Amino acid sequence: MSVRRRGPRVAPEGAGYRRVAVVDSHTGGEPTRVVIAGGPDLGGGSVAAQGEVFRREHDRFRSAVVHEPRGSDVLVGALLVPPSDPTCAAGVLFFNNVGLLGMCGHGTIGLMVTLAHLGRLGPGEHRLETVVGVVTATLHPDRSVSVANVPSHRAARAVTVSVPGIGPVTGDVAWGGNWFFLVREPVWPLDLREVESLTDRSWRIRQAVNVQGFPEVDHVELFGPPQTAGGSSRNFVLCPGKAYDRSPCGTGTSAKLACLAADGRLAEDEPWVQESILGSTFQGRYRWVDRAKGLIQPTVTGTAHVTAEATLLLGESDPFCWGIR
Ligand code: PYC
Repeated sequence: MSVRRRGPRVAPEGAGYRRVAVVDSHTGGEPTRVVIAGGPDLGGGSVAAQGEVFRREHDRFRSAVVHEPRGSDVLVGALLVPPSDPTCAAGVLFFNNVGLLGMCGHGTIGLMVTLAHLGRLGPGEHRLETVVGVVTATLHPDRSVSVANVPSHRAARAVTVSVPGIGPVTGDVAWGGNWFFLVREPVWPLDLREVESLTDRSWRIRQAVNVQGFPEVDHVELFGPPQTAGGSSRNFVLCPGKAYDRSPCGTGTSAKLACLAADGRLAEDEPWVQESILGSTFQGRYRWVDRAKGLIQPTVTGTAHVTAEATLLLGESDPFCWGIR
């Protein structure tokens, strides 16, 4: 086969393409796709209000960016939007294969490294407005990022639910920017080869928890002993769209810190090294915001790597232009 340099061109696709500029990265193995240009205009206002417009009117854009054939179930998208809080450098909407996320720790680390890669920000503290509040991300000179997340807390301790096919499962319900059920018992081996059965169990647990009065829980977190030097714990996190988090999950680590603090198992400022199912790590610490209310300010530190700069082409004549869902 020879490839012609010049000559007649094939007919252009429909009325042409909509172009969406993205930068991809991964944080501890978990991918983030930051939309740099070509996203919808959400009309301004608070990031929470812009999130509502995005949810209501631009769901096919979300799908086009993260679903196959351009993405995959595990991909988390990040759309930069104008912040309403003048102290913030940017607003950001995080989304995945099923909808908007509240906050996203690995995504915030990916976003910061992406913006540094583009030369749009340098080392130091940067405030970001998300749909669930303002977070402060610090880009360190070694390109690691610390995210001071939204205040986190445990809502219920040692809840036991009966899970079909498993039996009794006991865990805590906690907020870390998303809602988590953090399983205490049983403890299963957290091995990458067991991902299918861990996914199946976590999905059943989520359904059982949500029919018993915790409808807000959208992530399930399993724990086991650490397997790397210096680790405090290993986790497996099932995300709302049934993909598992390749990273230790920033919001899940925040929820874990809230539980450890409430149980008196971790002191203020003491490091907690959370491993993912892949063995990648985040370091977490917390400060009390209100000890009586069990409210903490978690900070999660990790690193990300840029993997691609690309332009997504959205051609209306493509039957899968808006993603396979
Ligand atoms: O890091 O917070 C996180 C996260 C949420 C979903 C996937 N990653």
